[in-house]
Parts: sequence; structure tokens; C-alpha cells
Amino acid sequence: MALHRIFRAVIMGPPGSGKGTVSGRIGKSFGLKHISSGDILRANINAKTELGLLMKSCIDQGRLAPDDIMSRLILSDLRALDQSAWLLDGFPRTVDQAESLDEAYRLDTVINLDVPFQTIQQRLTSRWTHLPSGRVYNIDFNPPKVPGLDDVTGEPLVQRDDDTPETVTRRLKAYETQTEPVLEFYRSKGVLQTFSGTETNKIWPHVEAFLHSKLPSGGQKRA
Ligand code: G5P
Ligand code: MG
Repeated sequence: MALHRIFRAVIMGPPGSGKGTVSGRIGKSFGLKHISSGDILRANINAKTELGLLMKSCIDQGRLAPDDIMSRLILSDLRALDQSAWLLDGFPRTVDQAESLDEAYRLDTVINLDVPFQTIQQRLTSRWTHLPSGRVYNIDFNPPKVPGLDDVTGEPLVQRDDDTPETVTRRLKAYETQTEPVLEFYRSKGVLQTFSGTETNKIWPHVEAFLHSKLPSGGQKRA
């Protein structure tokens, strides 16, 4: 890869596989800008924007938002980023969305977190989120320093409305039927890199080593 090219990557994996957690580490180590479609939607819901009001019931029920809305939203955010290297989390989630992204950008890699469904269910019901930043905690895995408060800002943490056991089951079903085909889309393009495991701390060193091989120069780091 030419060193001057802007690095563009996607992170995929079922709900709760650790996309947000791993993206935070990638952001810190490699300076890629983390764009999470779920965080963007939740920020809109929180701010009661027209989009947020429209999407709330969809998300709360564990269903995917419509492709045309999501593609327009994310592609316009990416255009605004201009020359920054980025990591997309939660988009694309359907083959239709993957095709829209493909028309606009060439990806350097797609990191796929392959975590068994059995591992996931319990993680999500004990997740706490700082909505403004998207930082995630877990009562067992990475608890906040002060219970209920974000480590960085001290603001309150909340539980996501779609982290109930029934909704998590629906989200996993949507992943199986609508998102898994996207893995094949990227496999056929030769950019899919899969990391399997049940613990983020064991998966992370492999992701880190892989990205070091793709981004060898410190000059590639972006703040
Ligand atoms: P999101 O926001 O994209 P999901 O469902 O894809 O949501 P989610 O739930 O955000 O994914 P994640 O980011 O993969 O999960 O995982 P995470 O938050 O890092 O980790 C989950 C929990 O496990 C955390 O508490 C973390 O601390 C803990 N954890 C991590 N690693 C470990 C470990 O090793 N051990 C343990 N014990 N715990 C660990 O999308 C939400 C909704 O928005 C809509 C859809 O309705 C979607 O359902 N949406 C879209 N709709 C259409 N198209 C799109 N492109 C859309 N994007 C979003
Ligand atoms: Mg997430």
C-alpha cells in the first residue's frame, strides 16, 4: 500500500461482538476516525431530531433502519471527513449498503469479529454506554472507575433500550439474515480479515498486529 493513501476500513461482527470496544483501541493506536452508525442514530434520538424520532422505534425493536436513509446519512458524513483516515462501525449492514459504499470508496480492509452468539447475549445486558461519546463499559469486563459514570467526563452512563434479551435475539436474527451476506461480498473482493474468539483481550493483539502490517509507518498515524 502506498504510504500517502488515506486508510479506509470497516469493522464488522454481530451485535455485541466488540466492534465499539475494538474501534476505541484502533482509534487510540492508529488514529483512525471512528464512525459508528449506531452512535450517530442514538445521538439523533437523544437530540430528538426528525431522523431520530423516525428511527427510534426501528432501533428499539431490533430492526434495521432503511438502506436509503442509512447510506445517505453515512456517505454524507464520510464526505465531510475529507482527508481523514477512517474506520466504519455498523455500516454497511446489508449488501445494498455495501454496494453504495463501494461506489464511493475503495476499502483497504474489512475487519470481521467472529464471536459466537452464546458469548454475546450476556455481555449486552450488562453493558453501560456513555451516549455522547459512544464509550462502552461492562459490569464484569471493563467497569467504569466510578459506578454509573463515564471515566473521561464524569457524565452518567445509560443502558441502551435495545439491550433487552428479546431485542438482542431479534438483532442477532437480523444480523444472520441481512448482514452475514455482506461478509461474502467483501470476501469475494479479497479484503475480508476474520478474527475469531470469545474474548476481546485475546482478539485484540491479532487485530493490532494485522493493522501494524497494513499501516507500518508512524507517519500514517492521524490524531
Ligand atoms: P449498533 O449500535 O451498530 P450493534 O448491535 O451492531 O449496534 P453493538 O451492540 O454496538 O453492535 P458492539 O459495538 O459490537 O455491539 O460491541 P461493544 O459495545 O464493543 O461490546 C458489547 C459489550 O460487551 C460492552 O459492554 C463491552 O464492554 C463488552 N465486552 C467487549 N468485549 C468483551 C469481552 O471480551 N468480555 C466481556 N465479558 N465483555 C466484553 O446498531 C444499533 C441499531 O442501530 C440500527 C439498527 O437498528 C441496529 O440494531 N443501525 C442500522 N440500521 C440499518 N443500517 C445500518 N447501517 C445501521 N446501523 C445501525
Ligand atoms: Mg457498537
